[in-house]
Amino acid sequence: LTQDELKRIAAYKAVEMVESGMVVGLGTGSTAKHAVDRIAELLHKGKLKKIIGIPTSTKTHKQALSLGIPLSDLDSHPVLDIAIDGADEIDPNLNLVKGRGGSLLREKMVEGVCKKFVVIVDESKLVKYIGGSGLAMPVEIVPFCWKFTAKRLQELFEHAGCVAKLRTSASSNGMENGGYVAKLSTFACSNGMENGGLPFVTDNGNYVVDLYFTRDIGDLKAASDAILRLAGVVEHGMFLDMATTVIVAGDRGVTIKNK
Ligand code: DER
Repeated sequence: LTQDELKRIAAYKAVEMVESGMVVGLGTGSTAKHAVDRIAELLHKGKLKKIIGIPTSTKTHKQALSLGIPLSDLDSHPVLDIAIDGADEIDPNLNLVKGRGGSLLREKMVEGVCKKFVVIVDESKLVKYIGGSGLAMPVEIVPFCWKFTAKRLQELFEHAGCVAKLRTSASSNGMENGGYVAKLSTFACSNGMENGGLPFVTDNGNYVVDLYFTRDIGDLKAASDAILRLAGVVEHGMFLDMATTVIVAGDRGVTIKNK
């Protein structure tokens, strides 16, 4: 089975947990895309009725609109019945890294107020510890003096061998090694980019600094608190103690883990 087929299997399994009349958080990314497609399909077949979707990005908003899923927002629905979304990493305690698609703020706002948060992944997302994939752990920051903030983030995690890179539109999902490594010598609060390439800008008009680790971060709650204490930080991509159900699709079948 291809990775995308596994993603679809996990997504369809999660949609079985959606009941008529529910307010549903619609995730962002290639796995959540399948869940949004499936919800629309069941709505049009009459198998699901009166669903209200709360999108977690402009991208998902557009997809859901084009599929005819009725949409609303957190102002009208401050509590959701369920949210379904993908993840970039999942550790054994069901802590997540999310945000390599750049939607972490709206995802965390929506997925933080739902009764059930169902995470759908293919087995490649399972890691021993957060940051263990060696890929990006995204942090959404304000553009003002981004180098200053990137440097402070990098210094916070010196013990974990952290390198902070501003995400550019060229490396927009934090996966490539593109982006700008914050020059730790000189800092002028210009928002320009010395090495060319434009900063990736989130739906909320902010920048993303991707943190790369070569060692275990350690206490994740302490790490989360330390990141959020930095004044230039908006939110980070560690979703700690938020998932209630994780659906993992692998070549040997689907496993469902409940918190
Ligand atoms: O960027 C995000 O938060 C996405 O949900 C990400 O965590 C999963 O994206 P994928 O389903 O395309 O792998």
